[in-house]
Amino acid sequence: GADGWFRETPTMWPGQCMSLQVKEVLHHEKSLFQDVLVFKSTNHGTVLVLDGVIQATENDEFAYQEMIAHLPLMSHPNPKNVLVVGGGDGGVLREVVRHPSVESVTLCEIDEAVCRVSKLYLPEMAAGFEHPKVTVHIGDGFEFLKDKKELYDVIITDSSDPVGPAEVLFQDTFYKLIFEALKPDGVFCNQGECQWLHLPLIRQVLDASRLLYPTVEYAWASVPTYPSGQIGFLISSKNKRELRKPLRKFDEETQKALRYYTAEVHEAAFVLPAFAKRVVEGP
Ligand code: AAT
Repeated sequence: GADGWFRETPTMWPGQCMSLQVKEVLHHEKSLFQDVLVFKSTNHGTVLVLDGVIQATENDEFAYQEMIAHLPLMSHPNPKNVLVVGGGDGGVLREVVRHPSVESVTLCEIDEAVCRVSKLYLPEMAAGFEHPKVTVHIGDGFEFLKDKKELYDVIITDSSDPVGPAEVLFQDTFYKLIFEALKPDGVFCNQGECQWLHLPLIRQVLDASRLLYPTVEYAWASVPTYPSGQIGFLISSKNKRELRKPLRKFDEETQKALRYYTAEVHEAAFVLPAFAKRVVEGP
C-alpha cells in the first residue's frame, strides 16, 4: 500500500487481515496462475505472497514446513518415496530430505514462477531444490496424480487456500487420486487451514478423508503470519495405525537444526481445544 504496509486480501478470513511493514518490494508479477509478490519486510525477513495471501515469511516459515513434513514422515515406519504437491518455495523439500530413509522426493508445483522467485529471493527455503534426491515437475497436482498408482509412501499437499489454482486440491476426487497413488501403508498429510476460521471446511475434508482412510487425525501449529496465527494438518493413513506418536528420533545433529519440531511437539500437536475437538471428533 501507499503507506508502506502490505495488507493481506481477506477472502477466506472476512473482517480481518494481516499487515506487514514493507522495506522494499523485490519482485512483483502476474504469472500464468496468480499474482506473485516478494518483498523485504522490516521485521519478518523476506515474504512470499500469492494472490494477496502470505505463503511464507523467512522468520516463521520453519514452523509450518517442519510440521507438515515431519508429522507424516515420523509416523510412517520407513518412508522412501515422497511426493510434495505445491510447496514451490522448496521449504518442505528441505525438511523431507532430512530423513535418511527417504530415497526420492518429487515436487509437483503448478507455477514455475514460485520456484523461480524463491530461488532468487528465498535461498534458505529454496535450498531444498539442490538436493540430489529431489525431482521437480511443473504442473497441476490433480493432472499429475491421474496415472500414479501405489507409488508413494508419503504424500504431502503443501497447498495454497482453495480459492484460485489450489481449488482442485480440496475436492473429493483429488483425495481419491491421492489415496490411489499411495502405497498400501502410505500416509497423507494435507494443509489443514485454521481451526479458528475454517472448522466447517476442516470437517468437510475430514469427512471425505474418513470415507477413504481408517485413521484420520488433525494436528496444528502456531505460525504467527498465517491467518489467526495457526494452521492445521490433516494426517491420514491407509492402514490403521498410531499417528500421534513419532516412530523414530532424528539424530542429535539434525534435531539441533530444527526450530519447531520435536517428539514432544509432535504429540502435543494433536491435542485440540474443546471447540475444535468437538467438531473434529464429533459425530
Ligand atoms: N510452503 C509455502 C506454503 C504454501 S505454498 C502453496 C503452493 O501450492 C504455491 O506455490 C502454489 O503455486 C501451489 N499450488 C496451488 N495450486 C496448485 C495445484 N493445483 N497443483 C500444484 N501446486 C499448486 C501454502 C501456504 C498456505 C497458506 C494458508 N493460508
